[in-house]
Amino acid sequence: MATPRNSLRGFLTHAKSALRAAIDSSQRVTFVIGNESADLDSMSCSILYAYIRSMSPPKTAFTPLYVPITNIPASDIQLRPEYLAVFKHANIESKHLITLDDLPALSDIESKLAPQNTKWILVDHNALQGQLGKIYSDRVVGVIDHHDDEGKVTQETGDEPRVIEKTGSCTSLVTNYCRPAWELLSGSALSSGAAHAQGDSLSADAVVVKRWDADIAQLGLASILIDTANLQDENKTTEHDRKAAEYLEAKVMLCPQLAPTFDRTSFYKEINAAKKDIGGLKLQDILRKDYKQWHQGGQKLGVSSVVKCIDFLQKKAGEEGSAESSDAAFLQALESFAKERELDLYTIMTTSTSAKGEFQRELLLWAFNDNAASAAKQFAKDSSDELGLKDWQGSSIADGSHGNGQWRKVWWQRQVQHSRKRVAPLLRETMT
Ligand SMILES: [Mn+2]
Repeated sequence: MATPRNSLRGFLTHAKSALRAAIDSSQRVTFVIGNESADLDSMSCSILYAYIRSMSPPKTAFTPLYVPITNIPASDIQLRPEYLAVFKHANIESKHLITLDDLPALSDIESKLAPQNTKWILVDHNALQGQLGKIYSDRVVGVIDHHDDEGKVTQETGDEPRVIEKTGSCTSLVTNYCRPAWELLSGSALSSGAAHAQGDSLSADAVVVKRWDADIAQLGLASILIDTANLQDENKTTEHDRKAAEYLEAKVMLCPQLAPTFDRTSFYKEINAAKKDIGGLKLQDILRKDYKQWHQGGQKLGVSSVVKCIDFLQKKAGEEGSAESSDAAFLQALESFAKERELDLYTIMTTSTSAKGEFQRELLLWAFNDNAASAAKQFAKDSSDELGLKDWQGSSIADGSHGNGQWRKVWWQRQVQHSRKRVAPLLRETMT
């Protein structure tokens, strides 16, 4: 049976307790999970898909309820100030989010959550990573994503989607996919509400449903706007993004409480400012807050995306560290981050705005052994043109060779349209 129409807050509360009950009594569960960087896009599109789908599940669904999982422990929510800014608009709080803490501990997850009792739909990635990937990859039955197809998800996905297309935001693909079902839901809810309406004014029921729609629409719209710079970044924005953003904005404008004051650009600015407000975080937290890693050719690559320049990170390291210079403190911090994760290659990609107001990117690449160093040098050679890699005139952190087979380099990445979505596959190609 479909989940009754509900607010986002009500849906998440219900899904969280239903998940607990399913684990306790070995019942089936269908998960919708975003990627391990758990950026705004991953969080919002897993929730949007699960919300709409649970209220209109296909007849053959494994379970009628779809549980959205944000791929981080609950304690990591505080590393994402942009979440909190969006939650206010979506009328939910951190405690409503379903995270890895709501799953059994990884040490005994396989016995408490038997793979055959689960199905998984991936959003914003197309290969289940880490420990979950080892146990549940065979149980993945659908995907909506905007990264390069790693070919891991079966072609035959039945009633679940297999949509992998280039867009600014995965939330755009999810919105467009869910739109027909959402329309039916809103239409039926509004007309049943309208049955009680007097004259032309909206019934109380209809107003409530419009508010619920607007809450979830703002959750989705925030991600699309962040991923496309308010639809202004021509390199990222696609027709899918424009169409989805227009649809979601219209949902907000249908809400009588919000329509008079809602302005898309101020909404974008508010969320974007929250996202950049990372000055209060520790350096290690900044490095792990938007982090992904891959195994390839027997090597391990980690990539941190950071919304501030390297200079900011060095100063931060200097304030926190005990080393004699901020350069040394910065390198120590990076090395311990990489060691903790047993990385062969570690990359930091920064985004920032220059004094002249131009969007800019830096790329730091550190190889920790001979094999990794040859991959890194190959990458530098092969990708220099495509990424527009130019020498970075910073400090001593940017020199090439070191003892112990290590190699390190920092560049300006002048072809700024290329995000981690492009850089990570280029790095992985060289790791053989
Ligand atoms: Mn994404």
